[in-house]
Amino acid sequence: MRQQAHRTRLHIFLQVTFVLFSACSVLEFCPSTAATPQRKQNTTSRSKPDRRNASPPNKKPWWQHAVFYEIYPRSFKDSDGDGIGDLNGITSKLDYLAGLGIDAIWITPFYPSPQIDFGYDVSDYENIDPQFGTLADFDRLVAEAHKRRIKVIVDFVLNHTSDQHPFFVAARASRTSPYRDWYIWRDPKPDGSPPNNWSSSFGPVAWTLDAKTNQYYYHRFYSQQPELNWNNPAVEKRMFETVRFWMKRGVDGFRLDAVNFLFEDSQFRDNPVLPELRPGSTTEYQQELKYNRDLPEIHDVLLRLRSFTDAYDPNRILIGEAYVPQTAELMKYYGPANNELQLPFNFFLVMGKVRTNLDASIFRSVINESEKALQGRPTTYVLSNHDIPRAFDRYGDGKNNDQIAKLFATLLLTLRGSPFIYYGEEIGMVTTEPKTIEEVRDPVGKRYFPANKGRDGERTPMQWDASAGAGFTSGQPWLKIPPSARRHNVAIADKDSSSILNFYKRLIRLRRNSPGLLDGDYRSIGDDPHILLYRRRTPKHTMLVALNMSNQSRSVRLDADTTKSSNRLRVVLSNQPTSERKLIENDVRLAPFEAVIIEGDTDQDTD
Ligand SMILES: [Ca+2]
Ligand SMILES: [Ca+2]
Repeated sequence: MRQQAHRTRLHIFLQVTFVLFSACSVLEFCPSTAATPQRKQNTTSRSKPDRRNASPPNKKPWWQHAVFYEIYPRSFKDSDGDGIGDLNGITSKLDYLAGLGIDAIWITPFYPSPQIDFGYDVSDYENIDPQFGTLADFDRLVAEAHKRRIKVIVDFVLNHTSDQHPFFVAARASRTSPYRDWYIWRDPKPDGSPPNNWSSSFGPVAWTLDAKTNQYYYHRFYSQQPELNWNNPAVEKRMFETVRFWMKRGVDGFRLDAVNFLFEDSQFRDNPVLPELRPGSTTEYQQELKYNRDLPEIHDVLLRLRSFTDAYDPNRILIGEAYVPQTAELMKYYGPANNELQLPFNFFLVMGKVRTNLDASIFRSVINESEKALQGRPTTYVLSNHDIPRAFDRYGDGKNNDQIAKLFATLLLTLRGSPFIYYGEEIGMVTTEPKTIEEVRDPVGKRYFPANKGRDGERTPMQWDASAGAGFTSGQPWLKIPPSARRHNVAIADKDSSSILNFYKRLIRLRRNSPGLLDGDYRSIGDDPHILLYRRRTPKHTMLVALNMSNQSRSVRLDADTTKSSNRLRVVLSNQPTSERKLIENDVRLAPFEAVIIEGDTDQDTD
């Protein structure tokens, strides 16, 4: 996946992030908690009933109640000591994920690839890159995941292939190749320059001249990622066959990469040029992606793709990566009758001011706007992923980072929608950027260093223990192990009842057993500038969430409607020691950066 349209704009915020960044906090800010200490993890024999993926009473589809976990396979677990994570490594950690309470994993690309964009340049859609394993390893991963009731989502890179894919090799061989029209070719302008002004996400120009046939091919991303021509029905047919291939192997869904770039303007008109320079460049200006993003033809393909997966099995889902500027545009990806993507990613919490500002008013306004547009549709808010610096340090103040990480865990797991946890968020991993250009592995970082150091910082190896390889590898890791691994790792966190990890476990368990959090509607309460307060409610169950986004102790009053219509209000979870009373009359008292969840029974008569 890549930043797409917003890449350059997001980098402005990245720069802000760099300023805010402070060295990883290794201070322990939650030395004790009155919450029940976590039972020593035993992932294969849970004593509590496990409702993961069980059909809830109202028969909602599995994915609406699922907790997802994103795995960047290069960085999760290396099973053979070559310094690169692999499929067998993931399989070896499924018990850990089951213990955390995960219902589904999304694995970013592991297909054969020259690895120019670390797997998002696919040279064979129906195989496994040898550095990640074999098809047999994949089948074993799926079988072992399913044994633990963990669903498996794979990435589907449908907008472009690698330039080493046999289709493109054939396409560029001659203008009369049967595969020529599988890609997007245009003649040079009379002066030999590219056919229009479109820029690439990763460089100045989205066109590369094929000298042999004297035509340019289009690539929104790296030049090694030529774009497929989705106007050609043969492309769609072949790519849908790939979807069937993986469904037959048992995958439960697809995350569609860069899906809003499938089509281009038929006249290839120039995009409007914006006044802002691209970060890291003194000559390249940003563009409004008017003619190569979010074109209406995309929805015809998505309607057909959804029919295709539904006909195979309606439980297989489509998740879409579409960074769109407005909520109204996101709505289109659900389809006119909710018959396109089940889950277009909701990126509005990582765009604009909310991306780096720990500010209750801003969060309230972004979430409210989103909820208003969504009108109860399923959704998934995103706080971090392999293209976005980690929330831990985006919002951390350098002193209370662990506490703030728990606050954001509470937000992610109590908002309406299916949460996606990015690997390592649950142990407080910190964005750790390369210090020198020689250390940079992400090509975009090599190009625009140091203004843009690329995405290595959020892709560092998972921190399993305090050993030299962090339990990730016995060899030389492909990216350096962050210094924070010595204190923030699974082995230490597992033993500490007040760790971020154990807080996630308690939250996930609470969520799984809470009708209000699973199915309740969302209503924002009040307009406190420091405390984000909201209610999730079903006819029988109320959950209130209060998040103090400030470094001061504060209290907030519950509204009369909630207190009148909800019985037996009680605090069920806090990221602070709970020895003092949090709820006095209708006031919720909050310590600095405290997150509190209050449960109540809904009184139907007064509802
Ligand atoms: Ca390996
Ligand atoms: Ca395209």
